[in-house]
Amino acid sequence: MVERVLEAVAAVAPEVRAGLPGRRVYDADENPSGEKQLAADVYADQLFEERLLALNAVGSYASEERESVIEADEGDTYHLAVDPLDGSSNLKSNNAMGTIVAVYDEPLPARGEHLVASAFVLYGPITTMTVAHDGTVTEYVVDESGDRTVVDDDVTLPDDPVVYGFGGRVPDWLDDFEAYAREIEQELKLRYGGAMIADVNQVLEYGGVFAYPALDSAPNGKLRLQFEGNPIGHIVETAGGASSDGARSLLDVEPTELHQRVPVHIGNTSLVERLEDALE
Ligand code: AHM
Ligand code: MG
Repeated sequence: MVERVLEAVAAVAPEVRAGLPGRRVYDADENPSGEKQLAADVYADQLFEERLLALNAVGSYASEERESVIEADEGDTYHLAVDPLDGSSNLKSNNAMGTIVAVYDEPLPARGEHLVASAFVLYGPITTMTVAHDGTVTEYVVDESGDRTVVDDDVTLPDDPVVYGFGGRVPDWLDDFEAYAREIEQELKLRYGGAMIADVNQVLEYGGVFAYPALDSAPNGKLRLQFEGNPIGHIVETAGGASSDGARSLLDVEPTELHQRVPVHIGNTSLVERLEDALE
């Protein structure tokens, strides 16, 4: 049944992509996290809401762009948390962006263990979709009609890590995180693009570590647990890597509210363990 949800996400992806030119301007509104919204954020959110809520099995739809959960008239199997355009500030400069869809079997906010499937679409030179479900991660290419072709039926982090990308301004990092970063930059190659999906996808492809850590000015970082931390943690852990809020797997973080933020660190297990040791 979850396949219907994934199919619908793939079907909407080319429409989102086709709607981006002309929607690179800021809207008057802010999202519930107080960030400026682009016309493209609002457009993608409306498309996903309409298509996903229409599915029989979907009981509710929550999005980074809306204050509260929207309930379906019927259906209560799946509860979706969607980041319609992750990294949308990259639209102005025409860099990569993504969509994240977390499929939970509990009403939100829910713990990571309630994820039935997690998926992201990457709007890069090619539109791809990466899905964690039933213990494996699959990567697809999505064509203009929303049909998917498998390109990797067992996405696994490579053993020898190559890249790292850390968000937030360096003077805003906590001292322990900075000390860890100084070690990592001696070992790996910097690749940071400002869209989590694109940065995480490089880690899946080349191995390494991505973080949007706790900051002096924002103790829980920037990324959101229900929409970003949980599904990305699920995908990376299913691909053989690890995730952490600094002390525990992202999937074990207690949810308290829909838009709660969480420090995010994901990547090869050895690198995430070192991070946890550094922050202890
Ligand atoms: P968004 O979902 O509102 O686009 O915000 C999340 C994005 C992430 O994709 C990315 O990791 C982070 O914000 C980048 O932030 P910064 O521009 O501060 O580096
Ligand atoms: Mg996002």
